[in-house]
Amino acid sequence: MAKAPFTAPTKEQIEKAYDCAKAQYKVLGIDTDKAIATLQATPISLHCWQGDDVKGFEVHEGEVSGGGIMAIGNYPGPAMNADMLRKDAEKALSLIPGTKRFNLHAIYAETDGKVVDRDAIAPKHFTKWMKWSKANKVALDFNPTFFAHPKANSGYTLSNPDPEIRKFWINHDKACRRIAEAFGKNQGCPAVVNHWMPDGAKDQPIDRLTPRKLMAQSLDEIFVEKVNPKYCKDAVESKLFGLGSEDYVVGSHEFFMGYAMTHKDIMVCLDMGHFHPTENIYDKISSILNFKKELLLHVSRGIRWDSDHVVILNDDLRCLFQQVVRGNFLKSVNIALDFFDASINRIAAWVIGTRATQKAILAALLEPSKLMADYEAANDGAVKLALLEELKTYPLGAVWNMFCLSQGVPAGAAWLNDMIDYDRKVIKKR
Ligand code: RNT
Ligand code: ZN
Repeated sequence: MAKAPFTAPTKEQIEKAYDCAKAQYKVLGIDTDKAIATLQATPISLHCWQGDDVKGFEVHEGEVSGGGIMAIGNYPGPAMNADMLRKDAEKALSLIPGTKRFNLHAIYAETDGKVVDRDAIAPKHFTKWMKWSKANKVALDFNPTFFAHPKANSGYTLSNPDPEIRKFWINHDKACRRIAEAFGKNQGCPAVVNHWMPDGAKDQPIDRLTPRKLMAQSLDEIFVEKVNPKYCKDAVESKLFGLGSEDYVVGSHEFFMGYAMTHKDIMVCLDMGHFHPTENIYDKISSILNFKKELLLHVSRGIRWDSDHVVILNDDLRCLFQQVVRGNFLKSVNIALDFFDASINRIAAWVIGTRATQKAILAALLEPSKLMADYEAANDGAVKLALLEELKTYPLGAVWNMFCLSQGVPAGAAWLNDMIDYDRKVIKKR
């Protein structure tokens, strides 16, 4: 195919369009320069696992099964080792404006071809990642990996009835928090550790209580080990159902909400794809942040039974960040992405999802929320509704392009030229 035809708008075009947009928003009392500065300072954590379909680079002993999640598709060229993953991530990062973080899972440890079981991983297995983090100025986040391991094959990890298996996973999680602490020291800000485990059952377990008691007990045992909060923050992630856990998930929303509410330093992680298929998470923000200082978001997109489609700028995403911005919660919310699509170019998936997330944040920052709230309070609901509708066709794209220009990344669709070039020269040649 000929060179991709996605010519970038010129600097002059972007500036001209921006000046018009700026004036239009100003009428509503909105400062577009300030919105851009706020967006620039809002970190988004990109998930490493989009780059290799959540496989990781662990050297295995024994049979493993997926464990509740699965990337579907066979687009060529997933990253096959950590160097490749880092190169791919660098490509994606170069096409995304703003402040980026990078989110690793325990299975992305580098052990020099040696088998190192999950309870024995240590900061030294992440030395290259920490170097990369510094060189690329992206802080790291972390996740224990409770799936794709022989000791997870029964479907139960931290809530396993066998105390030996529980112990193994507890030790794994403790090791992960020490690794996160090392990340935090390396980067001078906390690494967020998200604890998600697939524990659950396909069909009607008789006893739904004991696993939950065991889960709470295991978590207490993990968190009793103190890590420096300057370097590590913890979150627990609930789920309604998963592959092989359609009927019962130990870590349900109620369970982890209860756990986080009774443990001061533990955040709730809300994954957009982990609730009833028509349930949104936006209305949960102002409830949870009444009682907690911070929370973690997994920005994702559920479709029917799948919870992990690439994020796009849809109403779910817009409503979510409206709540974050209107509540003045940008600093209380840790934003991480969580989707995996193996059917399209994986680097593009990262870029599409991150840029969509940033556009949703920008759209929320460009809302005259105070003005609308005033009309609402004065019983002028029609004015509020009309403004919400009019804003949908305001020139968000012109402000977005200016943000891209100011950050030195391609505006509009021009990033596709780079992406397609990398696809042909690197990805398809693997
Ligand atoms: C799974 C959870 C979890 C994972 C990652 C890989 O349903 O969403 O966050 O996607 O830990
Ligand atoms: Zn998630």
